Amino acid sequence: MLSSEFSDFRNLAKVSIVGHPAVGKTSMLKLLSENVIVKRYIPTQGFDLKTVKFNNMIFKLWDFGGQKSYLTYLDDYLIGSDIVIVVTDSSARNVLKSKSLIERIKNIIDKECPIIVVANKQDLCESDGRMKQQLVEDILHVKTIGLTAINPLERTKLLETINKELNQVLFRKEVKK
Ligand SMILES: Nc1nc2c(ncn2[C@@H]2O[C@H](COP(=O)(O)OP(=O)(O)OP(=O)(O)O)[C@@H](O)[C@H]2O)c(=O)[nH]1
Ligand SMILES: [Mg+2]
Repeated sequence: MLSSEFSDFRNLAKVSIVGHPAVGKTSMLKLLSENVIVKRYIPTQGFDLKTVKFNNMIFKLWDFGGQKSYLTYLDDYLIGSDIVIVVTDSSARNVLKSKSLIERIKNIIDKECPIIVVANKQDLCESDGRMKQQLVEDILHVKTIGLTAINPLERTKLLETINKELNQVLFRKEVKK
């Protein structure tokens, strides 16, 4: 049973996390939901779902497996999303692949549903030539947050950003009523 504080469905949001394989979607999910760091890569089969309470909100976090066979079902997965988070590993190749994924997502979701990009693996910018957050944003033309999903110190910042975006979505929905 949910407490009365959370019984209002307006506070419940579907957060869809998508992206190509091994970019760090499940790492981000575990960071947000359990504050656990993922070291080993175990490809997600289908999807994983976790619930996180933060401030006034309940986030339903859907982590969709990035392998081709799962991305085929993107249209079905994304139905009813309040926000879509596209994760990239910030390598040049993956950022370009994410660009076409974003174009596809735009054709699936409602106009009111924002897309934000997470430029993950920012810890590898110096050592491995990954793109910094600003460069990823300049290429993709979508609001982009830099992240290192294996750093527990980044959890709160990420939760706050998602919370802020969702409050704007819910506010716009209320205004339209
Ligand atoms: N260096 C570094 N490694 C990371 C980071 N985030 C995730 N990883 C590593 O990247 C690998 C893949 O992470 P996952 O989170 O399982 O990838 P995924 O996007 O869920 O992959 P699929 O389930 O196949 O779609 C793991 O070995 C993680 O430890 C990061 O910010 N920096
Ligand atoms: Mg995964």
